[in-house]
Amino acid sequence: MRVVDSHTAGEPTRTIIDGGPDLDSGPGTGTLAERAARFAADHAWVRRALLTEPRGFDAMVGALLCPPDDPSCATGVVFFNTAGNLGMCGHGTIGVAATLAFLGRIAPGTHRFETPVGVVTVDLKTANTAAVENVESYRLHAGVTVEAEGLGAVTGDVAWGGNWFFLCKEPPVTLETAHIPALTDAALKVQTALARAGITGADGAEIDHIEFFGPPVSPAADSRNFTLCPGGAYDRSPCGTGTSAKLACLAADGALAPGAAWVQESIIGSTYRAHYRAGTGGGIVPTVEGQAFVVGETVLHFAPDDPYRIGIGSPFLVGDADGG
Ligand code: PYC
Repeated sequence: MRVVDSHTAGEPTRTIIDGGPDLDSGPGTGTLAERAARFAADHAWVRRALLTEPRGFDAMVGALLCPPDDPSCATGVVFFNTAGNLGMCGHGTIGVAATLAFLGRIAPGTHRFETPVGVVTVDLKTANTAAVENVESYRLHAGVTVEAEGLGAVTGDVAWGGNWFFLCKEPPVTLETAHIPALTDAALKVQTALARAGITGADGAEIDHIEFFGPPVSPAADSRNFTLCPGGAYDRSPCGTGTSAKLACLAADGALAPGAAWVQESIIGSTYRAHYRAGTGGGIVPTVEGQAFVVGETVLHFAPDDPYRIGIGSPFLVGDADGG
């Protein structure tokens, strides 16, 4: 399998260029959302083999390029991490844009990418800088309080930014890299508390991203965040879909006007610049701009007799129907 690796504001994306599973022909071919569901159900070994050790690590996000349903789109893309598919992925979209530019497949200008949760528009400004107009984002619930083990009452908003987020204005400890283990532990406890309390996104969707916000370190930023992603890794970037969810909450609170700039800083100090316009469904349409750089081109090998060919800790056994 041939992959190109990039990072966006520190967060890695591994884009499959050749040799990925073919979701686009044969029985069951359907919409991109249907094909993404089939990728999760029938090709879980690909996710494990690409993203877990020894080839990857837990923060990696994969991108499988697919033919789009909508012919106006430059590509379809299914994002996934070690735990499963992501609906949208902001850093991943910027990473895929930089990767396609690196490969000479797109040039600076405007391109539409189709994701399982909707079409996003990518304004590729340079080979490494892209502004992504995301899917319509909205706050579902404001000021939800849960009792989290060891933390007590934790209050946050439930919002959609292409994935489901619980956004807490008060971090359990200060947002600095030395506190990443404590922030990870706290976010997992909040996620458990949400599940125990039956608090979900729309239609019972699991809230699988937890964000803590606090004051920025850089005077040029408006806020710093820590985002825990499904699978338990933290986002090195300010999280594109999480920044979208944050803008939806700010807009709902009347705390940020349409078109006004918001600079979101990540736990490692990287930044996205964002703004929004009003959506047509009662939410907002956020635009998130950041930088991505290609860091490698790799051909991955899967030797039949390698006991770890589908990743260390994989639930699949070599030789299983789903084991590659
Ligand atoms: O940038 O949207 C994002 C994202 C989601 C998970 C990791 N990054």
